[in-house]
Amino acid sequence: MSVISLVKGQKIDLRKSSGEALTNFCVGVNWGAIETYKPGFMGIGQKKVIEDVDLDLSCILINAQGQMIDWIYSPDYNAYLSQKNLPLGKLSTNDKALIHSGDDRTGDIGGDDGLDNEIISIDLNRVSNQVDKIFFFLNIYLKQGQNFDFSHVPFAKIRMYEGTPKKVVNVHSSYDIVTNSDYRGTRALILAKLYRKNAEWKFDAIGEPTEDELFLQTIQRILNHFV
Ligand SMILES: [Ca+2]
Ligand SMILES: [Ca+2]
Repeated sequence: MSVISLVKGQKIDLRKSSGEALTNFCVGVNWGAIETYKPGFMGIGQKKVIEDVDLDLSCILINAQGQMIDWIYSPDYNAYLSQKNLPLGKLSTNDKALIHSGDDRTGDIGGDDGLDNEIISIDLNRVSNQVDKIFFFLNIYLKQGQNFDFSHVPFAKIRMYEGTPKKVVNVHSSYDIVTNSDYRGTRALILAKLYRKNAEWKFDAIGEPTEDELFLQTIQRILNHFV
């Protein structure tokens, strides 16, 4: 099957080349740490400086009434979330239909390793029948002292593929973030939605960049404008 290069707003069929429904697949993001060279001690030679890039892939699950009923986002924020009485982060949905591979906080060091750094595996047959839509989104988590956006990241790609987090069998579609000039100056991206229509699952690439600094803002934006 040829790989579909997604464009903003594109609707794609969740079908294999055989025509069968695609129900088990992964959404993965592959990205690199920022590597720069600075003058060495006393201006002699060059020193390689590696800056960690912590992207976070998350999703929220929405019912037919437009309410968020489940989610996947990093448990790293739980101290803050519990202080604010907000739902705590977790890496799988309650129905276990969507499972996150775990937080990657650095990105690839030494170039693209060809593997996705954060992956959500999806089994549509297991999704609770209360769920009507699933939104995927990506945020940059800046550590103290960091200040960069998608345009500074050497590469960042999203793809949808058949296989497991450890084995890519067939890439269905892919999406290149860094080369898209719309994403300059932005740190969050509403990626795509999966939704039910006529008892079938559909997939739309949204590709909407936002200036959100925290994933909670992105969730609010999805609930306000995309549900
Ligand atoms: Ca991360
Ligand atoms: Ca990688």
